[in-house]
Amino acid sequence: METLLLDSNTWLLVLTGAGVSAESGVPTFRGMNGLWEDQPVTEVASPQGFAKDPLRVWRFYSQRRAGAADVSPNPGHDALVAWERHLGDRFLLATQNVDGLHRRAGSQRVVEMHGNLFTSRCSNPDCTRAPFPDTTVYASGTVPGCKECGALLRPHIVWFGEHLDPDDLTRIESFAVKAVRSGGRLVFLAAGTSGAVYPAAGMVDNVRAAGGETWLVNLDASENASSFEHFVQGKSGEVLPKLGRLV
Ligand code: BV8
Repeated sequence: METLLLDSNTWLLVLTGAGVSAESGVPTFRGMNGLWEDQPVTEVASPQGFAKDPLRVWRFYSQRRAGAADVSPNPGHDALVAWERHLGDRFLLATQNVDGLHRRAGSQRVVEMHGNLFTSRCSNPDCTRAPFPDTTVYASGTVPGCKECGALLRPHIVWFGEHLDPDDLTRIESFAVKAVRSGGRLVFLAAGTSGAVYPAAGMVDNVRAAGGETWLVNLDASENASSFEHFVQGKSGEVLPKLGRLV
């Protein structure tokens, strides 16, 4: 297997998807055929889905909270922690995963682009209550209400059709700009993602346009696999610990 040199000239931007958590037993979106309770996830995980049936949306997220609370990080998560410790501020991890496993593994330089399963917020945009940690697995048939204004609570997750936090996108973009400006070697590695959802799936194109090197680690060829210069096929928990050559 080819190896990825991680030296003092390398700036590494990593994007992870559900395939990295799959090694911990967390089902992927593809693995569920993109469905949940026979509904497309893109409908359940959307403002329209929440407006239409908040009970069903909370069943979806409560089930995933319960599932994610019982799993542990895997060697793929651990490898990314080791790379961060080696590269310092020349490392940034953008994750599409909402399960919190990267932080539990010890990753600190993490951008949770699609939010976090264990955070809730008030669904009323005019409410002053900030997003707050919430590990509660709400019993089926209950939808939690905001103590401040009485509106429904919602998971602090970026749903389909919702904008990502501009600060998150700026942090990712600034990292790549800083790498290029420093004259360093910009490397983008995507692991365990189907490359189907934007804007995350477009990151590879942005890095290539900036002259960066692109790597894909995935169980099978993702939708945007042809955009990557390097493709290492396999399980992230097996590939990542062997891929990085830290010098
Ligand atoms: C946006 C949180 C601007 C939810 C997620 C029409 C109307 C509105 C928007 C759109 C539209 N058409 C397109 C869009 C844009 C849309 C989009 O891209 N849609 C897709 C379906 C075409 N994007 C958005 O809506 C984004 N916002 O664009 O805002 C805007 C606003 C309004 C109008 C227009 C534009 C917001 C997207 C965020 C959605 N939220 N997650 C939750 O988790 O509940 S997305 C969710 O699915 C994930 O976070 C991830 O991003 C995505 C795909 O999941 P993956 O992580 O890739 O997992 P998947 O299962 O798909 O693949 C796993 C891969 O791993 C596979 O390739 C498999 O082979 C591999 N694998 C499996 N096991 C292993 C492995 N690899 C290695 N090892 C293993 N062991």
